[in-house]
Amino acid sequence: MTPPAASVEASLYAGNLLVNGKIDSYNPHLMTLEELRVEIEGLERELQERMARIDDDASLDALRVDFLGRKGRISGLFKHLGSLDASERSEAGQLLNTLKERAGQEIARVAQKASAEQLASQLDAERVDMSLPGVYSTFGHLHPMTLVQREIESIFMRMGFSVAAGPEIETEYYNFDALNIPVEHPARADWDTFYIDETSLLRPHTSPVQIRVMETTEPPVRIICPGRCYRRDTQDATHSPVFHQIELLWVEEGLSLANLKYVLEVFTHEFFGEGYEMLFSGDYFPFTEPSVQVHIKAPGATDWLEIMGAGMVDPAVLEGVGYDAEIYTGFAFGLGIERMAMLKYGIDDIRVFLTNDLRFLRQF
Ligand code: FA5
Repeated sequence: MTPPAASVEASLYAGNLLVNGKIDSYNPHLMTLEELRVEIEGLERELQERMARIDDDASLDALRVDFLGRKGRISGLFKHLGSLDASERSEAGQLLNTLKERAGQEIARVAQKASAEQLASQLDAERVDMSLPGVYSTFGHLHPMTLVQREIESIFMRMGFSVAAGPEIETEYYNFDALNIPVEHPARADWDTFYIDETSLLRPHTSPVQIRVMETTEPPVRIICPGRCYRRDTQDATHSPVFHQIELLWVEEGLSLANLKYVLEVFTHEFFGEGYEMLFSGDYFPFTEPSVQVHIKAPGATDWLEIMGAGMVDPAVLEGVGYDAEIYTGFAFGLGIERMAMLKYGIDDIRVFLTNDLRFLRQF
């Protein structure tokens, strides 16, 4: 609102300014050009002094606000222009603009210097000495057991077998009853192992997977099943309480022991190469009839190593899963994977597979 003329006069007399027709009470008194000049020189000196003492971002910022802020001291001086004669106003304006420009340049220069120094000290602190040796991290690789298991799987898959899986915690039914090992059968004691509760146990062999597959599949069946097994066996150079087997099952019309022998010969040849000998000896398993043990001897070795139990699937087992045993015959085996790896790589102690000694593992 435009004030009445009389009060404008009184206000101007009191040292205030009339800005855009309104009274601005910011200035305590009117300044002459001379006084303004003295003020500007004083501000310039102060600027130099304070610039010399700037030692951090905060003090530089405070200086910027004090001199160049919207309500800062240079802005304050600009307000006196209105009270000067028109003839003096342009000179005073120039002086003020020069002061403002110089203050801006000085502050920018110091700010730039500070950030350059900061960058330099950061670069210094984070300097990388390219001449130091690097930090090496080696690539891991598959465990020899996994390598051997995959190799065995691939040989049988090329022969037309597919890979099946079953649980490691197995029921007594699949582990014993369905495999023709009733409660009172002495063979049950051989495989009585770590029980989880009254009826479930850690499987001591992969044979229960045979039953699980046959229950859900019509013949012909041609599967292998790799997996971990558990037994109460005392640890020695060829026995471990935790070990791996690969189960094989082939059920079809017209299969005989000769087919089993042929499959094993092809497999042994593919897996070991030339020079390994294979020996069949009679054995007993409640779920195969006849049953055999298969032993392998490495070239130049004197000892045979038993690698698997095998045989023709007992007709009672086939009937148990609903197959007509008059039509179908089959054979199966359970192969110890550690024993295969030991033979192939000349390892004389099964315990090395579990001790995680890198000097051993890095050889594969
Ligand atoms: C069985 O486990 C039968 N289920 C195999 C079978 C399957 C027979 C199908 C007939 C038809 P056996 O207990 O012999 O059989 O074990 C088979 C192989 O597992 C052994 O030849 C051996 O290579 C391996 N094996 C057994 N116990 C251990 C152990 N404690 N540590 C390392 N390997 C073992």
